[in-house]
Amino acid sequence: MISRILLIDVDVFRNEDSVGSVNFSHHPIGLLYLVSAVRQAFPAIDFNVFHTSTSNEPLKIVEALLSSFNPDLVGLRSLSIAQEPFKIIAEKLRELKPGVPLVGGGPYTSSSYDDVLLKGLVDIAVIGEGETTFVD
Ligand code: B12
Repeated sequence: MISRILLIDVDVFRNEDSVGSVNFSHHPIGLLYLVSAVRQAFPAIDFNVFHTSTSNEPLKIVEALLSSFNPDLVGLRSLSIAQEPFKIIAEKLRELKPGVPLVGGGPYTSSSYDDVLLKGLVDIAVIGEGETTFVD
């Protein structure tokens, strides 16, 4: 049974000098829509939402959340420009919580679902809007 879900919005890490600076980032509204949809169907499930651009050390925060919040399912969202940090975080989750299922969603997973699945970065790829599929 799933009782704690961690959702991570993965943006380009702050210390990376790349296109799509974190200065142009956003509130994690897509993930909050998922929280709202799941809560209607399963009100007892607890959520934690982390946006990597709120920290200079996102991997440390992920590590801390895995031990303090102890999720039994993790969802990852990113744009394609953040596919490298997406990979780094997915690999960290696999290393620290090998039994916890990973679900990918958002623009990167939606446009490159074959890539994220073949690389084994996630167990399930949700394409496009996630409210119905994620609840399922
Ligand atoms: C608002 C917006 C912005 C904002 C916010 C950016 C952001 N990171 O979201 C600003 C203006 C900052 C921006 C900038 C950029 N953007 Co922009 N932007 C959009 C826009 C118009 C809407 C995004 C949005 O908020 N949608 C509403 C929310 C509710 O939807 P959502 O987050 O996608 O979430 C839903 C699903 O994706 C899914 N889902 C999401 N996450 C997860 C996770 C799980 C586990 C599951 C199951 C499901 C799931 O369920 C959610 C609810 O239905 C989209 C186009 C579009 N129509 O989607 C382009 C879009 C996301 N942007 C795009 C691009 C390329 C950029 C830039 C790289 C442009 C540039 N060269 O600088 C930068 C990147 C900045 C950054 N660091 O993120 C592309 C991304 C393509 C890709 N494959 O990655 C898009 C898709 C436009 C396009 N068609 O090309 N953008």
